[in-house]
Amino acid sequence: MKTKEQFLHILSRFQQDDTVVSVEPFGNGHINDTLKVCVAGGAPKYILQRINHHIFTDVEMLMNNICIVTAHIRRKLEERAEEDIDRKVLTFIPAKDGKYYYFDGENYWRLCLFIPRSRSYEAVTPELSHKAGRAFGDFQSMLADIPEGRLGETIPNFHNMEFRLQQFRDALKANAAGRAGEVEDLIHEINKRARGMCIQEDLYRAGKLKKRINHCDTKVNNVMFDEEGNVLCVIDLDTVMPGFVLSDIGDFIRTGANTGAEDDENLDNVSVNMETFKAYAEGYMETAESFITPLEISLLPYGGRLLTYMQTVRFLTDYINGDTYYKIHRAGHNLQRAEAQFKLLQSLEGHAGEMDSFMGKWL
Ligand code: ADP
Ligand code: GN1
Ligand code: MG
Repeated sequence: MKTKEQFLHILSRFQQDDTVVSVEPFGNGHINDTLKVCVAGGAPKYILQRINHHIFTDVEMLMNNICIVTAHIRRKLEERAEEDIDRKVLTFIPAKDGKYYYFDGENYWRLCLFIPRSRSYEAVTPELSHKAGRAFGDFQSMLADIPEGRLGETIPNFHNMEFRLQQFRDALKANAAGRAGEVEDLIHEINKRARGMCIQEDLYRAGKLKKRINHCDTKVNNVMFDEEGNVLCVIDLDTVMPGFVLSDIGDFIRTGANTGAEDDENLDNVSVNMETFKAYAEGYMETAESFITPLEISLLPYGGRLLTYMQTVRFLTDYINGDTYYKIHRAGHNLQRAEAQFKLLQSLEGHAGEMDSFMGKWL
């Protein structure tokens, strides 16, 4: 953790001249470090983030994507004659050299305006789920007309299941931490499902599915709400990139429609919350109907299974590699995460018929 003087120096490299009174850690992500910056008078004015450049290796592309996306959304909001636009889209502050990040020789930093009188939620209710569904569907629909090739993949193949399975197989082969032998049952369960989890890549090659711009991190805490509980905007735009549409329902089902925690040590707590799923699907379809195809609609419940399977594979891969990607908070954490995700997958599989028939009303 840096000293206040070091933070003040970083902040002085951006195009702002506020008197900073405090810089404090904020939020609880696994990847970047987020800090809240308060200025004279005590009000929060900025969010300062240290970008994890080991994961987002092309910071130039990352910030270019984010600038395109925020400018595009701002234009859409203006066309809709929305009020209070500054609270409905993130505003990034350039550094003194005009770039949207500052490199201090070791780390990359970016600064954006703190959205006044806003809050996010960590726990999902059906009402929040419906609102988040609307917000992410609207986000995708606003970005649907960004021309192909405009945005880069900030993490190449981020939600490509074939690629994630390849990384898993590479990890098994290297067995760097000597842990593969401990997790044979889970490896078997993953291998059993592998082919059936690559449907999107198959359909894409067959020309039946197109790529869209997705958020790719659709957790409820990436939606900001105002004091009356209305959605202001979607934040955390690092992973906004072209990919397959199922990402943005799938990751919400995985993170929001779980009766337990992502890393629950008690697997009995973990199962799908159907009310949350239904609320998200309703909200999402209200705003996504403008662009989504019948094939994509029919695959939305599969999206929940896919993203949960993908996360099982990613956590287990990291465990086998010796915990090199995700921050862990205890020994065996990545394995516990993988086991809890697999339990959720089994529950989603058990409810697949019910989820499919729920989607029937849009088909
Ligand atoms: P992480 O990668 O850590 O998830 P986020 O960008 O999602 O980073 O920020 C973490 C939390 O900080 C969010 O859940 C939200 O509560 C808060 N936050 C982020 N950006 C802003 C902002 N511009 N204004 C107000 N709060 C914000
Ligand atoms: C990471 O930073 P956070 O917690 O929102 C990860 C997601 C995973 C998630 C698992 C860039 O997201 O893909 O689903 O952890 N982000 C990246 O909790 O790898
Ligand atoms: Mg976040």
